Amino acid sequence: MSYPNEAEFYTSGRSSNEAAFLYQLFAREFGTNNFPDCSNFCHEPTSQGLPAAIGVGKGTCLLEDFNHADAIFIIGQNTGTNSPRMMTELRNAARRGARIVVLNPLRERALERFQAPQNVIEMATMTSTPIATNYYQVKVGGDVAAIKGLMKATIEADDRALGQGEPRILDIDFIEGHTAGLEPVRNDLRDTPWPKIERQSGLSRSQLEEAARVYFEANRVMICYGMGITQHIRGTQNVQQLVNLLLLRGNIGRAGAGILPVRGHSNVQGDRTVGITERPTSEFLEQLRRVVGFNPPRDHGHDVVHALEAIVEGRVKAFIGLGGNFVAASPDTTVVADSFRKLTLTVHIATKLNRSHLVHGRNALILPCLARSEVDRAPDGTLQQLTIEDSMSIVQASRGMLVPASPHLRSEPWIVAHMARATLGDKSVIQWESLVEDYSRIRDKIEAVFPIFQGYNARIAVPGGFHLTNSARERIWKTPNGKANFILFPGLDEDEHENNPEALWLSTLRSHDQYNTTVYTNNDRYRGVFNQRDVLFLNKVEMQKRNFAEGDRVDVQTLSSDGVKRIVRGLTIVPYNIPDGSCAAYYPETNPLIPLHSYDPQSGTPAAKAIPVVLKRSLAASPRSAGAQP
Ligand SMILES: Nc1nc2c(c(=O)[nH]1)N[C@H]1C(S)=C(S)[C@@H](COP(=O)(O)OP(=O)(O)OC[C@H]3O[C@@H](n4cnc5c(=O)[nH]c(N)nc54)[C@H](O)[C@@H]3O)O[C@H]1N2
Ligand SMILES: Nc1nc2c(c(=O)[nH]1)N[C@H]1C(S)=C(S)[C@@H](COP(=O)(O)OP(=O)(O)OC[C@H]3O[C@@H](n4cnc5c(=O)[nH]c(N)nc54)[C@H](O)[C@@H]3O)O[C@H]1N2
Ligand SMILES: [Mo]
Repeated sequence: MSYPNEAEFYTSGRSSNEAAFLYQLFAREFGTNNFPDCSNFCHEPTSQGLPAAIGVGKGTCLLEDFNHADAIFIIGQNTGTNSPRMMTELRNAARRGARIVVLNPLRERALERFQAPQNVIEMATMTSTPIATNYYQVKVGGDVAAIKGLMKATIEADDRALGQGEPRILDIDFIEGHTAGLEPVRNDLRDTPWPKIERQSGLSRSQLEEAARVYFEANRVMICYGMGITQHIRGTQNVQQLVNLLLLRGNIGRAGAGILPVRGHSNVQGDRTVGITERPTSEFLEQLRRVVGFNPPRDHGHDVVHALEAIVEGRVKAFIGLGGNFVAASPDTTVVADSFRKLTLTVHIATKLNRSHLVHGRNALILPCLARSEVDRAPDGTLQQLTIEDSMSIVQASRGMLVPASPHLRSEPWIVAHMARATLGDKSVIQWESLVEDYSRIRDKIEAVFPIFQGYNARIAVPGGFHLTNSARERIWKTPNGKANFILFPGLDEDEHENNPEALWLSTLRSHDQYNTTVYTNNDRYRGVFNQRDVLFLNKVEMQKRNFAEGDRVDVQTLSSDGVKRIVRGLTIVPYNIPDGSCAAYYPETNPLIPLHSYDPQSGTPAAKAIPVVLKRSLAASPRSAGAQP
C-alpha cells in the first residue's frame, strides 16, 4: 500500500459544501481517495440503490409534494424526534385527508398523534392531530418481506381487475413507456408464498392487503424512509424494493409522488455532491484534473467499513476527522477503540469535545472550529457565506450570526486549507490562502468542476436558494438502458435464527434527547422513558417466555459465529409494544454488539437495525455496563 493510502479522511455531514470541497482537494492532492463518510453509516443504500433503478442517487421529492400526495408511507423513520420540521407537512397532509401509512416495529407516538408546538389552539386545548391512518408493526428486519407483500397484493388486485375487465391497477402506460424488468419481478412475487411473507414480515396477509389497498387506491403516493430501511444487511435491496412498489403505479416523476430518503446531518447530501466519495468516477477525476491542475489518484479508496477493517488490521497510520465522533458511531466499538490507540496520528476538527477525541493515536490534535451558526469574517471584514444541500436537493446559503465561542476560532475551510498547506507545502498547485479569503472563490471552483452548480454564486443570492435538478423527477432516466428499472430481489432470506427460541433481533435507535452520539438528557419523551438510557424494549410475550419482569436487568450478547464475544451488560427491561422476536435499545451504547463484518455488502452500511442477540439475566452490579464504553 502506498503511503498516502495509510491515511483516512473521515467526514461527518455537518460540514459546508465549501469545507467539504477543500477537504477532498486536500486528500486527493495528498494522494488518496480514502473517504469514509458518515453517509456510509446512514443513506449509502440510497446512493447505491437508486442509480440502478432511477438513474440518480437522491430522492425525487420536494416539500411541495406533501401538499399533493393522496397517500404518504413513512417507513423506518421516527419523524417526530428526528425530523420535527417534516411533522408540519405530515400534519397538514393528515388534516386535508391524505392517508398516512406507517411501517415501524415501534408505535412511535408522534406518528400516531401529533400536537403541533406552534399551534396555539392545540397547545391550549391539549388536543392533537391524528397522523397515521394505518399503522403496521413490521418485525425488526421484516421490511423486504412486507414490501414484497404490498407488491404481491397490488399485482393480485391487478390480475383480478384484468380478469373482470375492470380498469387496471398497474399504470400500464407508464410501465410500458418508462420501465424495464417488471416480468421477472412479477414472477418472483407470484412464486413467493404468502405464509413466508407473513412469517418474515410479522404482518398478516390481510394487513398487507389492507395497506396495499391504500397504496393502489391513492392517485399520488410518496414513500419516505429512514434508518429502519437502510441499516440492514439488505439495506440497498430494501431501497430498491420501495422503488419497485412506486413504479408499479407510476409514482415517480409526478407532483405528490416519489421517493424521499430522509437524510440525517444537515449537509450529508451536499458533501457527497461536491466530491466526498471513495469511488470517484473517471469523468469527475478528469474534470477535477482539468480545473485544479493536479492529477488525482485513480484507485478507489476506503468507505467506513473498509477504513475500520484497515485500522483494526494495522494498515492505517493517520486518521483525520472533519467533524463527527467516529469511534462512538462505529460498530464493534470495543475493538475499534483499541485499534485507534495504535495509530500514529489522529486529528479532529470539531465544534464540541467528544469520546473519539479521547480515544486517540500516539500524536493527537484537536482543532476546535467555528460552528456554521457563528460569525465568520473575511480578512476584509465582510461576512462569509457557506452553503449546504438538504434532503430535497435545495442548495442554500447562510451566514453565521452568533458571537463565536472564542476570538481564536477559525472556520472549517480555513483549517482545512492551512492543514493542506502545512502538509503539502509549496509543492501544492492550489491557492489555498486565496480560496479561503473569500469563499465565493471556492464556489467558483465547485462550479467549474460540477456543471450542475452553474451560476452558483448568483443563484444562492436568491432567497430560498436553488434546486439541483433531478432527472428522475422529470422522468428522464439516466440509467444504462435509459429506463426506470424494476430490480429483482429473488425470494426471501431465511431467518437464520428462526429455530433458536432464545434469539431476538435487536434494533438500535435514537432517543428524543440525543443528537447521534451527543446525549442531552436521559429522556425519550414520546416513548415514555425518563431518567434512563440503559434500557431494552421487549414485549410482554417475550418477557414471559424468558421469565423476565419489568425492571429486571439483562446482559445482551450477539449471536455470531466468529468466536468474538460481544456483550453489553446490565440493560433494564422496559415492557414495550414491539413485535415478537424483536427488541430495541439505544445507540451508541449498544454499538459494541454490532460485528464489524455485519453490513450490507452493496453499500457497506453497518446493520445497526437488526443484530441477532440473546438475553441473560444480569449479574452486573451497576446499570452502567463495563463493556459498553470504549
Ligand atoms: N433529534 C435528532 N434528530 C436527528 C438525529 C438525532 O440523533 N437526533 N440524527 C440525524 C441523523 S444522522 C439521521 S441518519 C436521522 C435518523 O433518523 P431515523 O431514520 O428516524 O433514525 P432512528 O432513530 O435510528 O430510527 C428510525 C426508526 O426506524 C424504526 N425501525 C427500527 N428497526 C426497523 C426495521 O427493521 N424496520 C422498520 N421499518 N423500521 C425500523 C425505529 O423504530 C425508528 O422509529 O435523524 C437525524 N436527525
Ligand atoms: N448502532 C447504531 N450506530 C449508528 C447509528 C444507529 O442508528 N445505530 N446511526 C449512524 C448514523 S445514521 C450516523 S450519521 C453516525 C453519526 O456519526 P458521526 O457523524 O460521526 O457522529 P455525531 O454524533 O453526529 O458527531 C458529533 C460530533 O461532531 C462534531 N460537530 C458537530 N457539528 C460540527 C460542525 O459543524 N463542524 C465540525 N467540524 N464538527 C462538528 C462535534 O464535535 C460533535 O461531538 O452514527 C451511526 N452509527
Ligand atoms: Mo445519519
